[in-house]
Amino acid sequence: MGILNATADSFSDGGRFLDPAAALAQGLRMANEGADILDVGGESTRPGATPVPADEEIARVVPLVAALRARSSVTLSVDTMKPEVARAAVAAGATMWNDVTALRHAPDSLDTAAGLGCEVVLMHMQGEPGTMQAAPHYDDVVAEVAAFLAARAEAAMAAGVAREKIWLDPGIGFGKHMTRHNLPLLAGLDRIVALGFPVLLGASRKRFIGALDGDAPADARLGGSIAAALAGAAAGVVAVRVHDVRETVQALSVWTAIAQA
Ligand code: HH2
Repeated sequence: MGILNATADSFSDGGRFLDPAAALAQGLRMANEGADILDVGGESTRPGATPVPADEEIARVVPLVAALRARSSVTLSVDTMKPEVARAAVAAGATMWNDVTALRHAPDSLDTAAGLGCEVVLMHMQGEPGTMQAAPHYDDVVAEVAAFLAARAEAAMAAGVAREKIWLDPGIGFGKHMTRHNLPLLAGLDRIVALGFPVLLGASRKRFIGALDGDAPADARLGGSIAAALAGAAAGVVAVRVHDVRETVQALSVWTAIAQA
C-alpha cells in the first residue's frame, strides 16, 4: 500500500503532494512501482497537526481519487476518520476505508461502513491524535491491542460490516512509546495475525526508527522501514503501508524468493 498524503503537514511528506498534479503523478508512480493499493489522505494524524474541515478534506481527496480511478486499476483506499469523506471517496472510486479511529470517531461511522460495503481497516490507537504520545501506558501492549482490535471487529460485524471486508492494523506510533511499545508490538505481530483477519502494518519512516538510529530524520529512515516491513511479512501481515514503494517491493520480492527457495 503506497501512501499518498494530499496534506500540508504530514510528518514525512507534508506539503509535497498538496498540488493535485503532483499528487496524481506520485500516485501513478507508486502504482507503476508495484503498489497494489494507494491510500489517499487529506488530513494528517500526527500530534499537533491542524484539523481539516470535512469539505476541505473532500476537496483534497475526491478529485485525486477520481483522477487515479480514471487512469489506473490500482485499488484505492481513503485514509479518513470522517464518514462524509469516506462516502464521497467511495462514490469517486475508492473501495477501502482506512480509519485510524477504527470507526469510533463519529456516531454514524459503523453504519456508514456497513452501508458503503467497502473494505475497512480498523486501526488501534490509544487516546486522541493530539495527545496520544503524551503518556501512553500498557501492561501488555500486544494483548491489549489484540483485544481492542477483536472488539472493534465484533462491533463492525454487529453493525453489518461483512467479516471478509475487515482488516486490522496495530497502529504503530499511535499512542505508543517509541521503543517500549512499538518494538514488542512488532515482535508480537503474529498474535494480531492470529485473530484471523488480514493485517495491515504501517511502520514506514516512523519515529521509532529514528530513535534506534541516532535521531535520523524522516527522510533517512528507509533501511529501518524495510526492516519493519520484512518483520511484518515474516509474521504474516497481508500489506504494508509505505512511502517508498519501489524499494519495499524489491525487498519483499527478494525475501519471498529466499523463503520459497
Ligand atoms: N499511519 C499514519 C496514517 N494513517 N493508517 C493506518 N491504517 N496505519 C498506519 O500506521 C497509519 C495510517 C501516519 O503516517 P502518515 O500518513 O505518513 O502521516 P500523517 O498522519 O502525518 O499524514
